[in-house]
Amino acid sequence: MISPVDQRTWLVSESPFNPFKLHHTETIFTVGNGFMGVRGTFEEGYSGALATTLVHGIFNHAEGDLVPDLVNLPNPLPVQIWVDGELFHLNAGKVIGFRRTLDLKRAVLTREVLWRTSQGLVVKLTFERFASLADEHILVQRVRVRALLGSPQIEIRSTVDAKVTNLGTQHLTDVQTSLTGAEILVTARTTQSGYGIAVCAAHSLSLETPAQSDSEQVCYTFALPQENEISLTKVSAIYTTRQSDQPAAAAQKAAHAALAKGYEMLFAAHCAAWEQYWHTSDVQIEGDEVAQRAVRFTTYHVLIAAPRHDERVSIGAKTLSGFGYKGHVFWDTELFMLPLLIVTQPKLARNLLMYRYHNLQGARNKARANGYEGAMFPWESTDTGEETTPQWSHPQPDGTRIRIWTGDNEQHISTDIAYAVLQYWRWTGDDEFLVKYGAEIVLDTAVFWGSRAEYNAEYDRYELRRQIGPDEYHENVNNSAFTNSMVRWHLQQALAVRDWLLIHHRHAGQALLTRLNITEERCAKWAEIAAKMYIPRDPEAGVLEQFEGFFQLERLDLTHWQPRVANMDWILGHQRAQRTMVIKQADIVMLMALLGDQFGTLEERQANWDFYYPLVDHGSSLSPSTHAWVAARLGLLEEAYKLFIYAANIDLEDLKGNVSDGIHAAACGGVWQAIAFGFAGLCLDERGELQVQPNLPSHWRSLTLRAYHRGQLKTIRLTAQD
Ligand code: IFM
Repeated sequence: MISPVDQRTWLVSESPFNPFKLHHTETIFTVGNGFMGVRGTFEEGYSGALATTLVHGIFNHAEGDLVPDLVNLPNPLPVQIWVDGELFHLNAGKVIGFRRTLDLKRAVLTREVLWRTSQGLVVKLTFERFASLADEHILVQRVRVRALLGSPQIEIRSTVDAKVTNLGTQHLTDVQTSLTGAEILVTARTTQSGYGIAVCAAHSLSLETPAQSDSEQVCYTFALPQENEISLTKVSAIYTTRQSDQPAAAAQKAAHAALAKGYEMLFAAHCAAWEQYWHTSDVQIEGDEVAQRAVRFTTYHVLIAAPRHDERVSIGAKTLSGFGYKGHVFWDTELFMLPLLIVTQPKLARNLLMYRYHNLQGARNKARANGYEGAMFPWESTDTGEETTPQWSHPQPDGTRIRIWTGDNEQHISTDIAYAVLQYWRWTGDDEFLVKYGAEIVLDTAVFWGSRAEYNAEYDRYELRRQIGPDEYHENVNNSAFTNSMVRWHLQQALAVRDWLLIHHRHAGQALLTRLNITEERCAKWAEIAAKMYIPRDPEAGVLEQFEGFFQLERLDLTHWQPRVANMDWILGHQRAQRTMVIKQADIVMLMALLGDQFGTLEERQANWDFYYPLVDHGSSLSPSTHAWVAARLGLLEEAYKLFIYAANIDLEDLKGNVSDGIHAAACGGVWQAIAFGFAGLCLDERGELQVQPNLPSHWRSLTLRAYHRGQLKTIRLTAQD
């Protein structure tokens, strides 16, 4: 039995069914296990539903499309039920009761429906599903039918739907469905990338009734006496040629082996695996059940998206829960999702960093193509590591296309990745990772910046022109204070890493420096660039200028537009927004979050907050949690809590109105950062020792979290008195 407190803080429910929120609930009820993500669509289907099954790494560039998509795989979910000849559907007969619940602790989605047929028969239908964390290739479903009134004839039909697309784009070819007994096997190939895909569904019914299969469906027909219940277990295995040369055989073998274990055993293994993850990743808040449930929800979504066994894939901005941003990977992963994993699941964090290591060649190709040296990571990345940001938007209503500049000029991502590598290293003390992989990322991206920085002889300073900082409303600006400051920091760190390598791992370090052509002259140049990097600022007020010329832009009072859901960029128009001081997301405030005390004195941080906070419209979901973190550090607890709870509810309450595209994964990771780095003040001091400086919201009685520090798991419990 689940306790009332657990019910309120571990369960996310929908009752009754709200068809107007169909796509919202599909996204938030996604189940996954770091390999696959399956949206919360109904087994029986629903008009307009976006049935989506995504697996990390399976990208395909369809003809005529601008960039690759993460491919929607054949849908393993469909199960249809006829009750005395009437097909169960939420729009047919009478739905007397409906409750759908995502149990975050056990990562299982359950739906209970009381349904009356037009003939007056009543059945209780219970649908359960989970993506096994014990065996990542396996999706388990159970469908139970109980006759409550009458003794109907029941027919169940199960299939794997191969007629799937990505919102109309066809990525699959050579699609074949074959049935053998109670097994359905669908195989396919992606049209351009050539990945082989196999989905195999195996079934077992709790009655001794033989399956009667037709060309696409496994069918069972039987009489169900009143008060009796039957259950169908459907186990689907997904394999691709990324895991096996023979994905069909692998999927068949896995599906049957799992089915043989039975639902209860599969579920027990799944729950045991989840228990281990929650043991370290769960944050406990006493005194605020709303925040408690929300942070479990956001943590769940990061955990179900994080790859466990494949270090050549990473988490897209919308996880595996929707088609938004085509599954592409952004800085969202390294600066928003990764910290939660570095501190609570370091192995998963390492995996994600390895994705960048394996894709260094793509980053080197991008640098070369742009006339630079070293490694310049793509703003949007897929399976190849090449830049995959579209250069143009889809046609607007007037037929024109808008140029998208982020792939060209949002270059800070190279430093964000280096920052993440060093954070991982500082928290874990994983020297082996740094020596073998991380240092190469930090150093070769520094080589890129060394070749990218421009010397301005007139002022004897280094500059970075045509940049896009985190605030994407202002494109192609000169001397973004965020970018220039982070690059200065990056070059200093690269020099420190070089020294560390030469002291502690001389042989391997020297070999790496030689391979990357990091000479004494190059290092001297890095030191000079760092020393002379231009960071625009108002010398009197101590406020950084977001970029050169920002202080001359028109200042708008955003309170005039309250209440508001739409972005100011949309309200003002993109061109006009560029001429104003309206900021999309934390930019200087992001810098304050990343650099902490190194940003400046408390007075300087407060002055920058006071200047920039009123200018931000939080047009990006990445923004509120970062502001919450910084506000908490500044002791602005009321504001911090308001921003935090907004960030925590972005997806649960669809506050941005676009959850249909998928989970805002960066916001999810950001919520953990706001708690851990903001309210708890968890940090490492200059010696790398763990510190806490709590600033808890006044109504929180206590906050408990766990953190790995250099391989040791620590439990940190803070109370209102701390
Ligand atoms: O990476 C973000 C960016 O900072 C703001 N626009 C959306 C991207 C993907 O989430």
